[in-house]
Amino acid sequence: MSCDFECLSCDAANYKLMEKARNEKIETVWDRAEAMQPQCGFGEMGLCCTNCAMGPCRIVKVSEDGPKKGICGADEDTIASRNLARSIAAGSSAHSDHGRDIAHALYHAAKNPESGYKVKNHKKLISLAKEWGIDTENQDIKDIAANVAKTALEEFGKPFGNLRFIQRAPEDRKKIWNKMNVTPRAIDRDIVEVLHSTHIGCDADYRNIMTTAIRAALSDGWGGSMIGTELSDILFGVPEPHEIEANLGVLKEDEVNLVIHGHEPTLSEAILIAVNDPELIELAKKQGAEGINLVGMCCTGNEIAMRHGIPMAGNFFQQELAIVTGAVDAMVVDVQCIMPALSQVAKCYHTKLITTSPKAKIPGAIHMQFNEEEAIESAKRIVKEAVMNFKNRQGNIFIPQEKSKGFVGYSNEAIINALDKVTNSTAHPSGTVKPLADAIKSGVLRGAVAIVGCNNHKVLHDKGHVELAKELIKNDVLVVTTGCGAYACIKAGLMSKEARGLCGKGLATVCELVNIPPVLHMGSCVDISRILLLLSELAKFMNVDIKDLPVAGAAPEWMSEKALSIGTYVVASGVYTMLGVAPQVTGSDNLTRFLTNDVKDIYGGYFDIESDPKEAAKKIISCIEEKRKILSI
Ligand code: CUV
Ligand code: SF4
Repeated sequence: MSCDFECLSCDAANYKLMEKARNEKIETVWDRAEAMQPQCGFGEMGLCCTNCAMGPCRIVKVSEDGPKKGICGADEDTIASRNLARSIAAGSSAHSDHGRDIAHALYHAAKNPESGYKVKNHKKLISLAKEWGIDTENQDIKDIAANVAKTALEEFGKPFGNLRFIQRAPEDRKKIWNKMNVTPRAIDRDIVEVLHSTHIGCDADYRNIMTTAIRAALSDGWGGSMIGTELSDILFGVPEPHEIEANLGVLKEDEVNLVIHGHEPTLSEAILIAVNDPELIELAKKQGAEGINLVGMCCTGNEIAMRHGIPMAGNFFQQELAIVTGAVDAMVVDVQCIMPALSQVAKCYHTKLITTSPKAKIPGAIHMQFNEEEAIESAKRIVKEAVMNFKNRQGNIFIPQEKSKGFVGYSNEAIINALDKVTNSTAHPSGTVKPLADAIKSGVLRGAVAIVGCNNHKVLHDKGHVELAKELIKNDVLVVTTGCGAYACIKAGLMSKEARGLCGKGLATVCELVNIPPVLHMGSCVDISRILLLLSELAKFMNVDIKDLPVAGAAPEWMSEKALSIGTYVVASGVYTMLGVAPQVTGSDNLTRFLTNDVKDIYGGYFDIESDPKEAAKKIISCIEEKRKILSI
């Protein structure tokens, strides 16, 4: 590596492990990123097309010479927009398939006692059933749950009409969507339409391709992701604030360490039940361990942290380093953001990498199918595998000391509750966003920004998230966060109550009064649907559209197709969105202008690109202040 570890990550927990990896000749994501340089210029600009076997075709942009059209005649706008649209569709499908799995799990909880799942939040179940016109009078709770699950599953492929959750958006937003013909219909249909229309010889108009892509993205945010979040809350409980520990220091030398990594709470919730099974704990003790230490990684870690206070071990770029500690007895994974490299790293230690989903097998890993029909039983088999591996640990163990404390679990319900407590319900009907609206209107809070998304070697690990969050809270902007951004913030201490010391006066006062940290953990990436709903409620309460609110989104270190889908539905929902890494579209001037400019006049939201967190903060704050001026607040 050509530089010190400090220029690769701003998380000190990683340095000694990076060194250990180097000494033990373990290759990590940073090594592979370096070996990949220079990265392909055509791909970087979105100008390589492999949509048919006449290709691959690439458009030469950097010089006068070279082809300006693909063999079929597709130009840079067509090629770049088709590539982007397909990525958005893939991201939308990942989130939505997650939502579908949760709906299936809810159905099993209702109909199949073997599954071991139980519906936890009856109140939220009944309220959703009512919203969807499902009969709740004199009905058995299990039948209501089954009907809600079935209705949710029908959202994926219903032949007519539009998605039900669209009704939750402000009227003005729905009008814009209808006018632009992007109102989502059925989730699978909207995703399929992107694949069809980007097939060779179909849609060649970049604006129309983006219309189809925006509809598929909205199908994610206001469809698949929202179904995932709402049904997870019903099945596993609405998140509440918990104080937890985060970073690789949560691994324990004397206990069986089981890292759960991936996305779907259907698996992690079952694993959580299994690690508390007295027989398995006894078995762990027989192996010489003090107990079983379950810790989370990436979004599935967010899910069980916010519902159960399970420690968050690390984000996307720490998955290999967790294994490099030598102390992980099993890393259990389901879907998404699991580096295939893990099986190579695991091979160098005693760690068992266990894949569980038929959708994600990795050569070199052990596959132990997780069945929702008998969730707890299959989880127990997986945990047993981890427990039995404890005795195989080798001598080369190093667990970093670094870990931070912070509060996680700010669902909308929890945020509204926290505000209610201090503002007292005599002043306003309880359970509304009025206190939040008041704080924004009075200017004590200048606005709110969601910092979300992944890690990417193009940005110094965690720095994009942490520096941006610090700048914003210093300027009285409340930060909410999900995904790997949430890990970065909690590791940096920004979710502790002490972080108030880093805030401007207004935000510090609010945090003091309401007893919240200045950076609120709202969950996993699918939980960005919570943010959509909060914005929607806020807009309705203030009698404006989402686009008028002094809020913004930021994805400083994004990398996944899911993040592209998120960014697109957030922009199409009216929110200014700052990206720290440029999407692969810059080869098309028209598409780039469309995303960073033209969409503003249509949807109110638009993309901006800035990799320097301080500069990004400046731009975000000036956007927030501009909105305040228009609202005369
Ligand atoms: Ni879904 S999508 S790296 S885990 S946030 Fe983390 Fe979050 Fe990006 Fe993946
Ligand atoms: Fe080339 Fe057109 Fe085929 Fe793409 S679709 S590979 S541009 S011929």
